[in-house]
Amino acid sequence: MATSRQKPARYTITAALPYTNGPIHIGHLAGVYVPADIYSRYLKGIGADALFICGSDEHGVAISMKAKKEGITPQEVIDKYHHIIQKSFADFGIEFDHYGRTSSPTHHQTASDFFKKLYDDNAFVEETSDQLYDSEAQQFLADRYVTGTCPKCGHTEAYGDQCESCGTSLNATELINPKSTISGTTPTLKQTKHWYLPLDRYTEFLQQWILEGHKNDWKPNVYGQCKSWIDDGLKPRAVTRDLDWGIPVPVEGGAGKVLYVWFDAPIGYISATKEWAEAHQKDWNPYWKDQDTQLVHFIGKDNIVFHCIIFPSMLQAHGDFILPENVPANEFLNLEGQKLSTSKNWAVWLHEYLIDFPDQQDVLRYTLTANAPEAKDNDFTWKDFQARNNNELLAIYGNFINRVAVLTQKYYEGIVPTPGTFSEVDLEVLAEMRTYPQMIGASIERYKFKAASQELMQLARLGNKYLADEEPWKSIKTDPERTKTVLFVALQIAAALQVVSAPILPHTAQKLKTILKTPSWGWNDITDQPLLAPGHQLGEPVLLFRKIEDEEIQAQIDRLNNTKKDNLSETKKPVMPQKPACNFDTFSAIDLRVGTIIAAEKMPKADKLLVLQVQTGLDTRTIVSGIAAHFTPESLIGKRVTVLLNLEPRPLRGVVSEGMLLLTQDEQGQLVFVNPDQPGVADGAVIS
Ligand code: B3M
Ligand code: ZN
Repeated sequence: MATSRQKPARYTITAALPYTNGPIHIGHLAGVYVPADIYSRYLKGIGADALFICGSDEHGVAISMKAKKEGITPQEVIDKYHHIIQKSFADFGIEFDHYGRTSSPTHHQTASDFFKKLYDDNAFVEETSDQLYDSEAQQFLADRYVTGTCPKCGHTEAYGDQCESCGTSLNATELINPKSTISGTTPTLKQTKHWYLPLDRYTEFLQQWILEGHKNDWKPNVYGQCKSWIDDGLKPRAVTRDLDWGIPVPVEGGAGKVLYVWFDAPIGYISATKEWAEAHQKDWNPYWKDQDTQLVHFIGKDNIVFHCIIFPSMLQAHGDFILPENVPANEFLNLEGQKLSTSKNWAVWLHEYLIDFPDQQDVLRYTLTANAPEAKDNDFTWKDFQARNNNELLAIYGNFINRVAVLTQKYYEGIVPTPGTFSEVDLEVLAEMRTYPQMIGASIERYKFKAASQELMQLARLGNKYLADEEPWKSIKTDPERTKTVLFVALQIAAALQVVSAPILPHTAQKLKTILKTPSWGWNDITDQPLLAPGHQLGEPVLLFRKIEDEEIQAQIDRLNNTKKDNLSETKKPVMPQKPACNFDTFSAIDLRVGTIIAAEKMPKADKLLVLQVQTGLDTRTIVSGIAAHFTPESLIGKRVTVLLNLEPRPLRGVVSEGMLLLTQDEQGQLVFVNPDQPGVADGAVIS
């Protein structure tokens, strides 16, 4: 395994294969594709051998369900969305080296061979057992064909293979109150045979590889999820299904069965690498087999279990392949305060964005990076998008480049002037400028894309401040030699911006190349020597950014508001009727206070419970609350809450809970605190 200490010989970078059951939205971009693309472009920019792989995930129940809904065949569904997705990625500038499809013959062969090898090596356990069956639809129910309550976190719409709320991977029979999503009926049980990957056999390997080996370099959210699954005990997972859409099970007894989509999809990364190699007369093997290759999977947080536990166990069972060096999964991006939802059309769709904002790819890239859900869920708002453009890209970056280009044209007919003697300020600014490539590179290498985007803007700020302080438009009248030096220095900053913008703002970097008429520099070109030599003729002026007007933003907000109205009229939940009257004495017996959570931790071996320490103004007391599926312990520290103080203490899993926190649900069913979160409200304040 390549360690981060030694430079790898090459990188294999993968981005999660999107299901071809719908187009791409900003959540996908922020979580996976923009960071992966930045990483890949940066590595190429420093001259590394980096291969960036992706493709369409075309099997599984998600596709069959979409086909049924649209009244077309699964093949038609995948053809339709594969092309929409591939085109929108290309138009947006996500530059994969290869974008494959899991319906391709190469992939079918590769996945089939993989399964066969594990089968031949006795890596599977074959078992006939009772599985959920829809007798009305005459079909076994797996994955998205069945929903029910998650046995771990209580989420009521967990799928047969995974709960998307807590991320746990499930066997369909573990669901509480299962319901068929085909007919809505309660499933019966019917016997069928499947092949299972006995994950329990890999516990020790996973403990060593992840829990010991990657404690310090994997993101805490990724490491934490892995640890909790491994600690909870891993169970065998079925890797075949009784379905008709997928890769046929290639062994005896497999007739009528297909590979589980999450068995074949990650192998898609390998198949796509093979296809790339074939198209470019390269050898694919080193990218998946050499120990000095660094494999990095970019994924969303709901895919962690598959990329960190199941796929690595498959790779380990197979024996020929390297393991991922890192899996920098992001949290989720919300939209205007609400969870993104394909079915509720609560999204900003990439192909629509590209129509509404043509040639504005980098504005979205920048907004999504500056506001990336790296450590916690984050919110995309159109107002923030407008502000990022108007106040940062346009007012800082664009303004700086524009001033440098216009002044150089005006004073020197676009020719880089010969500097005179550098002042102390000039030398300081040049020295500071030279620290940026290294700083931005280090952030990107540590998957801190948000920080990298801010450092990039900081370099533009440096240029702007320098011009504002040195005022070359004044010195041109009093000391024209000074103006030459100042513009020479400013031009070097513009050139440095071109280099370091390439990963995050590739379209802008390209335009900057036209403005400065420069070659495609890489990171290593920034040295002590100036990038732009005196006498170099600049190119054509090009507009880098334009102002985004209030009306454009309002149109987007209106569209979302209409979506919201449509959804509400379709799905308006009945409001709870009023309870029977209670007299005043009964109410006054209740002691409600304002408090502050000062400590929070998970209750061991209880997935729903958090043990909280709450400062109530009277004391600090322990309250056990069943909110673990909705809040991480860290997010609660410092939170102001309403406490029911005089609820009789009661033991929960051996911990005495001395009160209760008041919560309600938002429109999405997410728990939220009833919280008088206002300055000046003291702990202990009575709620009456
Ligand atoms: N298609 C899930 C998703 O789009 C799945 C990723 C596969 S990566 C191998 O979220
Ligand atoms: Zn769950």
